Amino acid sequence: REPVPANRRGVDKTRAEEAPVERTFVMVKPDGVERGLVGEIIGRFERRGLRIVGLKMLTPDRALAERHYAVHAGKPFYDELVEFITSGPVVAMALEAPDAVKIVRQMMGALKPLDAAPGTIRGDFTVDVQKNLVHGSDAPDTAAAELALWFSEGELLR
Ligand code: IDP
Ligand code: MG
Repeated sequence: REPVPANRRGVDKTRAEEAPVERTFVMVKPDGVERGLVGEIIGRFERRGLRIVGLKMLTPDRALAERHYAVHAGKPFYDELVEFITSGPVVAMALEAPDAVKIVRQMMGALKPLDAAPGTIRGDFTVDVQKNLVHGSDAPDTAAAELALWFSEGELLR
């Protein structure tokens, strides 16, 4: 029998409705690295029980940033956003859990600073709509696309 990981002990396996395990793409943005919040942010996800299945640090080049934020191309904040995300090192990671996409989005907090609830990463550490510390995929299909964009298969745990 497989040993039960510490963060899964006590989970009631008789419950049939448990969500399927999924993977999501998460990034600590340049402001998070600059401010020394990498450990704080990764630690929150780790303590919650998400499993880190990929992790690396890099400074995204323009091509990567433009592909990552392609959905926002043409919006008023787009040029500055690409400028910002390429301005320094980021920490890119793949996190795994049942309902990982939605759980990460909840833990990140809302985009508008006033809507980012205390207790969330944005709600606890930023008042800036652009320099908001963290990115998380917004749906399972974007998660798959972003993971494929940022990681090669060999960089992710099986
Ligand atoms: P999300 O990060 O919560 O998914 P999106 O709407 O996908 O929010 O926007 C992507 C990123 O673009 C945001 O995290 C933020 O850094 C930046 N951004 C979004 N809207 C604005 C804005 O109105 N002004 C400046 N930057 C923005
Ligand atoms: Mg988004």
